[in-house]
Amino acid sequence: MNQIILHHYPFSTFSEKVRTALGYKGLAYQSVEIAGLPPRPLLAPLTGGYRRAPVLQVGADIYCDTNIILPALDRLHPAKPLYPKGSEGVAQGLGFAWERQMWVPTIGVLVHYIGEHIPPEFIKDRKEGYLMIDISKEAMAPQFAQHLQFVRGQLAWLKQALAARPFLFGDAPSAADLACWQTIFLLRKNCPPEVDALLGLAPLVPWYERIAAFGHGLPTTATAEAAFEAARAAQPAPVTHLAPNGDPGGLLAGCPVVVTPDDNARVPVRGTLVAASDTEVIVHRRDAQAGDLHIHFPRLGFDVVAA
Ligand SMILES: N[C@@H](CCC(=O)N[C@@H](CS)C(=O)NCC(=O)O)C(=O)O
Repeated sequence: MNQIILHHYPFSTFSEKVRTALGYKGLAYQSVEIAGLPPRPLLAPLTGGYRRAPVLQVGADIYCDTNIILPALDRLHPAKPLYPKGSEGVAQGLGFAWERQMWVPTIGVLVHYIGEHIPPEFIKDRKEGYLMIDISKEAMAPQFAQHLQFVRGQLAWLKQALAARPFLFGDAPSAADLACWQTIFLLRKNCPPEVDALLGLAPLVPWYERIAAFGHGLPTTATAEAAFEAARAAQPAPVTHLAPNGDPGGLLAGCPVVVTPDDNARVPVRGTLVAASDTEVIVHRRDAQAGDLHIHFPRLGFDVVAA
């Protein structure tokens, strides 16, 4: 089997979610460090332009978005599931909803503490190419009170849910735990310790530490060139887990499609539909240098339309 390659950067908290999933599963992988903002010249041809981090690669199969990366890890390495049996649907839905709603308010709390240290070129990139909002401390300050209320309101139910069990679904962690954990990680990792009191995090600390203890698995440093060569040398894996022509919107395999995130970093990825379901979509692209690629996206959070 082709090796797992993770394209990521250290301060990317969605990447931390995947690193921690790899840690929980105890998996070995090649770690390719990418820049914290574009250009990423050897990654963009593999993703067809999708610009967010992280990206997981297995040969010529490219997984964009943590909500397809974690299911792919479970499919390829079923031991220690991230979607524990019986809780798969809730783990998916809860993780998606939490991240979607918490991301901007969490950044609001982050910049309240450390906004003055964020370089102007980073703020410009996040405004023009990613979130389409100004995340400078001054621009976010008027909403700080609302962001804080929102984050505390979400944390309140998380605290209730975790009061009587080690993880959200019992004794084993799930993708939902990792989704909730990663936004808290962003704050605890970067803000001064006062953030714990501001957010009332104390009851969550044992759960937080249990997840942090999973570590990052077994990474080996690799170059972007080596990852690109791995894609070029491989062929996409045959798709056996999705029904042919199973697209709920009626798109047929072989038809040209455009896949675009529906929230931020809305760069369209063009290709030919390989297979789709209510939960995922796979697109074929042929890159002049990298050759044939299958690019995998979650369905929820992306618009898929005929080209
Ligand atoms: N829904 C995406 C969100 C990924 C995301 O927003 N990642 C951040 C980094 S933590 C990002 O891509 N920032 C802009 C960039 O790095 O280009 C996922 O689950 O992977």
